[in-house]
Amino acid sequence: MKLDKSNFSEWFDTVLREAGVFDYGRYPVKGMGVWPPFGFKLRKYVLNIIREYLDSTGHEEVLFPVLIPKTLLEKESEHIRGFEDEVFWVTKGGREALDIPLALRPTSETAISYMEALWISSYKQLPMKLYQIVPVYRYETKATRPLIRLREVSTFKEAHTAHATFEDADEQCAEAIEIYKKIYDRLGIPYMINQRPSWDKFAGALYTVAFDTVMPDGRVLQIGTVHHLGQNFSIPFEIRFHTEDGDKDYVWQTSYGLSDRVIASLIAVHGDDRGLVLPPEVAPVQVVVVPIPQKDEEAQRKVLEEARRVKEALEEKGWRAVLDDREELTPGAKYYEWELKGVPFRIEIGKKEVEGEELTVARRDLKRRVKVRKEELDQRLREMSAEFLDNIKKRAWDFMKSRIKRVESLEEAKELVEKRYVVEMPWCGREECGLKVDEEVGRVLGIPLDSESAAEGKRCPVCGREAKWWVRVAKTY
Ligand code: A5A
Ligand code: ZN
Repeated sequence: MKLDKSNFSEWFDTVLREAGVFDYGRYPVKGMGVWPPFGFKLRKYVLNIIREYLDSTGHEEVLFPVLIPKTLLEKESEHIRGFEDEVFWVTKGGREALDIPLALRPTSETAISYMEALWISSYKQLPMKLYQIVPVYRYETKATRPLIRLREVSTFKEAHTAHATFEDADEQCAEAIEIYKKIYDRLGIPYMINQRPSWDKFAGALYTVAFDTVMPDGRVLQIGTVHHLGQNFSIPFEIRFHTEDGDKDYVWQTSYGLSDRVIASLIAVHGDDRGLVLPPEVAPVQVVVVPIPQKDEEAQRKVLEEARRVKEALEEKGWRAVLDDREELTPGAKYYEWELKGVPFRIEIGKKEVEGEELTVARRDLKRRVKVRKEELDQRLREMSAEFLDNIKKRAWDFMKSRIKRVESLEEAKELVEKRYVVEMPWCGREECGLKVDEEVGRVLGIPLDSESAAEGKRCPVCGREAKWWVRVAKTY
């Protein structure tokens, strides 16, 4: 098997399967895949980070049913209009047709709003900040891709919050954005933060802020979204509460979501021609210890003994370590396999390591070996883990930044988007021009919230009027 990241699509599918991250395309339902043990562990460590930031900011985890009655799903008209072509329906129980068809949730605003109407009665209960990590189902009609566009989105984190005022919900969106930044930073995933144009916001939202990253082929992937829902759901669902000054009002809501795309982008942005490159914190195996075979029997015994000692010492300090003492494989074959799986550190134990005071550690991010004193191994691995993340994070950010270019004419915009760049171009802010750009240039990602967005003194290249904003445009997944 040869890996070549410059052919990203093939690289991605091959790495997922060969490294044991996600078995896709073989299970007999389109758009649905299997998490085998290695991938499941990676997913678990990523979810630990997501849970950590949500839990520590007052979010509480809940679990709602997967089925939503048609009548509930239809209550908010924009919402159902946005999702109706994507819903999987359960229409029979055994042989009987159901009275009311049940939807496999495409997302849970309606299910959660229904229960919030029963739960919430007073401002004292607000804000209410809930989240769940569950599979959701979307009958996607665009080409399905492993982890990127699934029909069973098996790792869907959806947060749903309720507030007393518009401003509180607005601030919650800001908090959600901060939380997502921290999550991506911990994983070294670079991101743009874009306020989606009105015609591309979430179905039922007042506004949508998206996190976008650039994949190795230059196409943009939306990796998370934050929505201010206003009272769009709370009015039809009648989520009313007593305000502090004795009035009654409907709550103000937000929702924000992440999916398997976090793991997809983690793999895509850091991987190389040898396979996965995983930040130590989420690597299912952090250190692999490989004994170098010895001709002399006594020497072989000592090497194995030392290898075992090192592995156990690492485990004692909390490292996820593996001793690869398989006799049927050469060290080279083992290196190849563990590199494919993105193991950050490899320790090779030979005669020198048995006799001396030093160990040899090979780093997956640098393709380089370093000497470490035995008694400093734990400490040095800790330091190198931090360096490792900084290193791959910087590489990924440098790449993304190199793919974003400012232009002022439609011709330049078209040319660069065709070459898979993200362009920033001036925009008058009118939908008419935005839709024209969407059609002729590429997908309008929206106004950047992570850099200067006012385009003073510039002209909208579509209509020639004075520009208000810089707007980002790209080819997307
Ligand atoms: N309830 C809100 C949070 C919601 O559903 N928002 S969303 O529709 O934008 O989805 C949240 C995130 O899930 C998206 O930003 C995208 O990163 C991811 N996502 C959406 N559809 C997906 C699919 N078919 N496969 C994988 N990820 C998907
Ligand atoms: Zn214009």
